[in-house]
Amino acid sequence: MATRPESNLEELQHKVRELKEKLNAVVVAHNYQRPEVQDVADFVGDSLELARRCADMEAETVVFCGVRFMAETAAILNPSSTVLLSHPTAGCPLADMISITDLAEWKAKYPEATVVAYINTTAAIKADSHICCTSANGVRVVESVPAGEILFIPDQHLGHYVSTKTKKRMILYPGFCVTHTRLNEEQVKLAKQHHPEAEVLVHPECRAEVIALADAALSTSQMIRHAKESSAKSFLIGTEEGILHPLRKANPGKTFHLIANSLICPDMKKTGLETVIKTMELKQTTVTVPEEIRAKARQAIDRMLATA
Ligand code: CIZ
Repeated sequence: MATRPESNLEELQHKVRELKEKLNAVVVAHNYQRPEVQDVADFVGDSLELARRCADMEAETVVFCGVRFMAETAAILNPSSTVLLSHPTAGCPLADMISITDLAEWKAKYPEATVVAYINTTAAIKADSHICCTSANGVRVVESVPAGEILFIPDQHLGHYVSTKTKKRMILYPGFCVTHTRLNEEQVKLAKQHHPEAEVLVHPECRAEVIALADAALSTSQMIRHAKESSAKSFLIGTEEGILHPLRKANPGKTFHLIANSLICPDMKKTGLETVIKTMELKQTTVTVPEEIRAKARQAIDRMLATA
């Protein structure tokens, strides 16, 4: 990825700050965003942390630097603010792997099962699910469901990881994150050979054989907390490369190596400072959720929040 000259970055960041003031806007950025975007944001975090922040905000406008399902979650939790997505086509292939028709078919096949939807789903899918979960709370959410049988959508790898930690019978929908599933066992073994002293942290969206080689499978927010608390000085990281920035910022004395250079989400990288500026100048792309869907999706999110 081409790096910009510092001065140009500073000018663009200054412009973002001016626009924030002019629009009474708050800028939030996901842990996978480019460093220069994270640095200009008011809050940086995972999708749930950001959605929670958005729910409490009184800003007229929230500029969400991330992908569509995240901005939708913010709009579900804070219907009184205008939510702008930082790039019109920043989507999530995993979220798009399950349609309302697919879900209806799976529900018909497993009528006794309770649907647990990963936060990486569209608002319409959330509205048609019983409860949401994130990669940080999947086990707790599944355990909280009274029914014995769970239909877990849409990420099969996160679902499998959760199933190893619970006695519940879990039916896994076959979706996957294109970026995380690129990581394979060979790459982890090679990285471990190069950095034998490093602690290996991977995301639970990775394949089971990759997770088996790691010291821990953690969400992005858990990785940041874990790296701070760990006595290790060096870490091998198996998630989207944007996470390196908050990890390094929070742990100046420690080193972080990405396990493979392919861990880049093209959708997350669509947002740059120019697109943030354009988003604010043109007040696009507004993300709205029809009220009927919003109210039902909110119930699924609130059930998850009640398990905390
Ligand atoms: O929940 C999120 O924000 C995602 C997609 C990953 C993570 O672990 O933070």
